[in-house]
Amino acid sequence: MHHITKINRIEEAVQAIGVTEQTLTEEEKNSLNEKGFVVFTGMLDAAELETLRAKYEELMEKEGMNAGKEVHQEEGTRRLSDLVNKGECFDSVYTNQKLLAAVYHVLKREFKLSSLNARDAIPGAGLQALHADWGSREEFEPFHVCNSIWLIDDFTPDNGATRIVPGTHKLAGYPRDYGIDPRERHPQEELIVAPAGSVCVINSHLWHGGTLNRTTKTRRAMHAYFTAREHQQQLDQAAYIRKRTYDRLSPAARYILDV
Ligand SMILES: O=C(O)CCC(=O)C(=O)O
Repeated sequence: MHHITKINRIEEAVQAIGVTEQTLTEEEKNSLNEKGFVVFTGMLDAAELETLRAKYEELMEKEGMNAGKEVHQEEGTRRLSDLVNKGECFDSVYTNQKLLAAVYHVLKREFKLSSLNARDAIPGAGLQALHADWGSREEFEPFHVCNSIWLIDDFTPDNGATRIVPGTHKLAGYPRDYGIDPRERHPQEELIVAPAGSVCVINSHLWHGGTLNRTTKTRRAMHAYFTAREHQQQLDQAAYIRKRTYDRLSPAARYILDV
């Protein structure tokens, strides 16, 4: 039973989910402000990881060549899209307290889920150009998008862990405006190396990208991607929402999806 029937503001939605001023530590807020990302460890326990891994493979098997199509397919990777509608196990991902506190901290205004996807770098592939999940932004323009990477497998120095260039979320323009080759290693880049169950929230104006998986095992992750509410979603959640998903969601979750 949900006590509140209708939510009209993002502040009400995140409060209903339990987010407070204390949900993030000062250190976590500073990391988002200055470096443009923060890593939370221990966000998924062993049982949740097992469920998510099994679901991931079940969906890959079921969707085959179509996997990822609702949003994006990418050579050298396996991708899934529209996870909101593909299992109850995903409900707690995009409604997680720490995640929503971090997204609100970055965007500082009304927001909604843009998409909930998954991506793994298959052995021998996965290198992406350094990119921001948004086009060119002026230096003092507000931030528009915030992403989160949910590690379903450990991210190691060799298995295609995401790279980020700290502080670049503050830069105007595109990576190419700074005279770099976005496919090459950047002198200031850092790899997100963390155990499965960790979540890296990135202000996704930050330059980032997948790296080459040099191991023989795949590297799976989910991306819960958010946008300021005035923009279009990467996946039109209202168009895709299934009745059985809608019916089980809280008013706060529906508000976050904008359905
Ligand atoms: O999965 C990753 O390591 C990052 C993926 C990414 O940045 C993207 O697909 O745009």
